[in-house]
Amino acid sequence: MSLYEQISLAVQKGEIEEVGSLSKQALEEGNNALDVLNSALMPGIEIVGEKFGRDELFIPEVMMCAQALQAGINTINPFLTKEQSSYKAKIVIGTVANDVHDLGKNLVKMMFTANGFEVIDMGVDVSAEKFAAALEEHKPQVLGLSALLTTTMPEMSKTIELINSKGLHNGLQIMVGGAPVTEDFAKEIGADFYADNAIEAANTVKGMI
Ligand code: B12
Repeated sequence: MSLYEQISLAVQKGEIEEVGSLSKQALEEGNNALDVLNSALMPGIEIVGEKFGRDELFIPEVMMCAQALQAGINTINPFLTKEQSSYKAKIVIGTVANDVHDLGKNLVKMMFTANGFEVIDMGVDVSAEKFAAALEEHKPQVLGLSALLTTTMPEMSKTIELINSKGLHNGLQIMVGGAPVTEDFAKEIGADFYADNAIEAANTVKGMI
């Protein structure tokens, strides 16, 4: 089995330490950090998702897999090429209300930080009111909203409606993402941008600054 296959399998088995040490080994062997992410870690969690959807895995096991993925992400983080802070932008990011998925949001945050942006992470299960208060307090140029459940996607719409009603959308770009979110949905709810993944998210913000 190749090293990447071993990493993917270790994510699927929720072997936290193994994922960390194998990811480190992959980097030491000269593999690119983003390649380890996209070709080893992400395929692992994709398979976990499929098995979860078929009731072959249950929440406690998926939690272990998520922690294993996070261990891999933490390992590769210092190896991502850090750009000088030539881009000046403050970004508030969080996962919407009733949604506790944060791995994707954390990855987006990591790519923003790697590109020199200042990021204020609101965490998970963030209500529309809390997002609005954070905008008033931090006055960022960009707001990133994450949702992983079809049932929490409407929270994005609710958050944007509140932001609009408080007049906070002026000079603010709202970006949405997460596995069930689409470009059409983003347009429909009045978001300014949609990005499919963390790299695209960072490139989109670079483009808008
Ligand atoms: C790990 C996981 C969990 C973990 C979360 C742990 C954590 N700390 O995040 C736990 C076990 C807690 C969990 C719980 C639940 N989960 Co869950 N989970 C997953 C799983 C397997 C992986 C998600 C993940 O982390 N992917 C890896 C990350 C890196 O990818 P990502 O999040 O998509 O992010 C990328 C992009 O979407 C994008 N992106 C993400 N956010 C943002 C934000 C912005 C601004 C931008 C621009 C881009 C962007 O960039 C990211 C990186 O490139 C998925 C299946 C899947 N394959 O998606 C199911 C999945 C999302 N869960 C699902 C469900 C049903 C649940 C539960 C309701 C189960 C239950 N019965 O209780 C609960 C809900 C809890 C809650 N209230 O939130 C369903 C959702 C179905 C649906 N369509 O609504 C899925 C699809 C599984 C399935 N096949 O059925 N889950």
